Amino acid sequence: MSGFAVAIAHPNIALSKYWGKRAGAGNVPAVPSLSVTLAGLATTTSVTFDPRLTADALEINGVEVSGEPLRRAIGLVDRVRDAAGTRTFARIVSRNDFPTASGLASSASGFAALALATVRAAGLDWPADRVADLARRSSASAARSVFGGFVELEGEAARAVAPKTALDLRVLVCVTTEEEKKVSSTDGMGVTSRESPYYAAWLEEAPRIHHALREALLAGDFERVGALAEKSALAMHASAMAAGIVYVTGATLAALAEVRAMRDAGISAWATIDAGPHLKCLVRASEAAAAKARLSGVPGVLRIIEAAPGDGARVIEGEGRA
Ligand code: 2P0
Repeated sequence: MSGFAVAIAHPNIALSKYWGKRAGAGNVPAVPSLSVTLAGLATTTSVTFDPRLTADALEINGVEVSGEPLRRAIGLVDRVRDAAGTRTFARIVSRNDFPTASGLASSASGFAALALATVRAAGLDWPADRVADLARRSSASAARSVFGGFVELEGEAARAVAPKTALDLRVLVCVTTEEEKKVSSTDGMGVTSRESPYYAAWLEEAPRIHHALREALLAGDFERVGALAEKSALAMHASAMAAGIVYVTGATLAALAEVRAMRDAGISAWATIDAGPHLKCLVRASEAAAAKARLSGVPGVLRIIEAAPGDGARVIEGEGRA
């Protein structure tokens, strides 16, 4: 078999957070999450099935990659090979147009783009929910990047819940370090679920926050979405911290204090924090410039990336199986 396809996907930021996995195989989240897919930042991935290859190969940002990242990519390609009934090896070339240490998960856009490009290069015409299921097995948050706008991941299934126009939202990513994080999300969740005295409380609270946030989003209630997003992030970090997993730094907390000071000053700004020290500020488009100016003055904030809600993963080039 030979086949070729190129897909593009964007990172996403969870408003209600995924933290922890169900027991057993399949990488199924223990709690539902709801994210917004971001425009303006992208991973572009090409997959070529070539009978002349003697092994799978992976290039990321111009560098040939081996070890764990290659193993994870092969895991995904193997599932597609099984479905397509082929043993042909693939060459994967992937490029992010945003820095990997930007605080935006490159695994989400990376595995979403890889899943879609691999499926299409193999000549399979899978619907988006099946592509998302494939992506989730490699990295759960990647299932959400298959769809655009506001996206829910509940159990094994990801689905779009509202279009990108549902909220007039901007996300300001406050980059606080150029270093990669020391504890991966997968490891951080593992330690939290095994060792945190508050993990059980998180499992109870997260679905409540999620469902309330979903309702607020569908009602177009910006304030309530922001408040619940901040609550979700702080509850997630509280459960992780109780197990000794600390992703925030002084700069993260200084930015959080500034977000709260903005609210006191009448700007509708809310904070969310993922498995790293970069605070993300949620703000209305009309107040984004004012919020950006205030956050750039926070000690430890190196630069700010502004992003709006964007589209899901899509094929930009490809002929499928030949
Ligand atoms: C989220 N994060 O909902 C949460 C909040 C980080 C903090 O999804 O183990 O890289 O590969 O399924 O998807 C990051 O976790 O984890 C993540 P795996 P993933 O966005």
